[in-house]
Amino acid sequence: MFGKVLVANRGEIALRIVRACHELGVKAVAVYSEADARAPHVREADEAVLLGPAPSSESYLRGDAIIAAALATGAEAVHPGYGFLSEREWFACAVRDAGLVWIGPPAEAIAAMGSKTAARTLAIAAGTPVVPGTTTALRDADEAAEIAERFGYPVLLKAAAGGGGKGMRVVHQRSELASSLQAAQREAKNAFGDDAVYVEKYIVGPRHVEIQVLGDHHGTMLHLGERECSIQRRHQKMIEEAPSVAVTPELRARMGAAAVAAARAAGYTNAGTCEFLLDASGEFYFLEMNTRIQVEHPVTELVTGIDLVQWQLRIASGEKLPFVQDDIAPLGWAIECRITSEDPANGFLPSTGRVRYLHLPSGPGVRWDGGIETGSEITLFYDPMLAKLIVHAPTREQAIARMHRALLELTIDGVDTARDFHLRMMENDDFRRGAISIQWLEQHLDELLGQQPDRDSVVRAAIAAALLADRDRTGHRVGASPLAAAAEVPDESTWLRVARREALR
Ligand code: MV4
Repeated sequence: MFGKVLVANRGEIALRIVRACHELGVKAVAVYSEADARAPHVREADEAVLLGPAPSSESYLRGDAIIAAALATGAEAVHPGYGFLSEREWFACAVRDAGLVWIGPPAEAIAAMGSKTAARTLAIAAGTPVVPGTTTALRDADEAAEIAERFGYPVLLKAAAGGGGKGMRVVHQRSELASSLQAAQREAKNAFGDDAVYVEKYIVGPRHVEIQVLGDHHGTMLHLGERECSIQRRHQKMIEEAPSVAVTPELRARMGAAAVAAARAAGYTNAGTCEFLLDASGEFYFLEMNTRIQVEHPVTELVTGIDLVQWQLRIASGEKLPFVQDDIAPLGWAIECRITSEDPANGFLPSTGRVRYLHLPSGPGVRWDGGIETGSEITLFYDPMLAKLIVHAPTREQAIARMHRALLELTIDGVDTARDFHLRMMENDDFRRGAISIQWLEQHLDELLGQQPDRDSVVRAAIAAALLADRDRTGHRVGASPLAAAAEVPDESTWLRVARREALR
């Protein structure tokens, strides 16, 4: 095992990696921007190196400065986390060229999966099902039309260099093809510097199900089952779970084998994820491979009992995976809610400010992977994801109840967050039945957010809560309360919970 590892990231994932290092007896070196000088990931690490000013381009994206920091501190390996430089082939190469170990897949595998058309070609060769479509750039609208007739409308135009939904256009009929192709090419050129666009049959109303894979340097490649990630908005996932209500053990085995085959074809090692669309008839199609540890990795950790970040370090240091595929089967149910500093009631507008008060949930089956604490300043420099709340329980129903309970325990004061949105989701009938698809959230946002209390009710509830807190402090109990009723607040209101907690603190 390494003696010292540099963690090239910030926030919750940097802290997660520092924790894995410490559990393995490895020293962790943090890097940070001027805005993060007092961040938890810096404090919990054994050493820390300042990279530069707050903007990512001057700090967390400075590959040269990060490698210099690793060499200066005597780190032997670099863990990139997710985002930032984690999927940049040049950075993986530069780390290797500096004589350091890259804790991730080979740079060649990152490159192979970076191009969507190259990834499709690899998957097809490996026998992994892909969405019907082409693997080469379209010449013009006539060629696109010819292909679209073959698969039938609607079709989806996609950027070859893309991913994450940029440069995508749904086309419903021949007459829209030319203008959509132009628009997709322009968007692809702007986003990726490459205007190559190809065509796929458009799959209507599917789920997003992804398979975690883990491969060592001794020829073992395993899958760790699926994650259901359909609850997303504008390609930002909000809730993930493992397993998926739509995946039987038999389907899991087939999707897992397909993911392992694609990963092997790319010469993959370490942790990675194959994204699939799963349609209503149970057909699945490979979309792309994410060549990094993902935000939602904890749900897989909880149902498999396998610490993915620890295994990333172990694999990178040359260890052999001690499991076989038959050892791995999901136990119970895990759900993750992304706690973002966005205001769902306000079009998910990013919210900024100082965290003035933070009360974290705990108790049976609750895990908090966070990067904030009381006093943290939330700015617009970085991703709005502050933390992840993850629960594990024997059944899905119990996991939903547990998440609801944990969300009620959570108080974040000072910035708007997605916490209440998640409470409404845990109460939602469709979600509870598992009747969801990638379009579900965007189609139901209004109805979910329609339950917002108006401003006056909130003010009256706050006043009632303050009075109740005062009464509690002086020895009176808060029970079913006429005050709450007067303020139009249900007795199970969050205000009452907060008031009680404050009063009794
Ligand atoms: C699709 C699709 C439907 N049909 N491909 C979105 C980003 C990129 N990963 C691929 N994406 C999609 N590809 C075909 N042929 C629908 C999506 C898609 C999507 C996929 C996964 C998760 C969320 C999504 C949201 C909108 C569209």
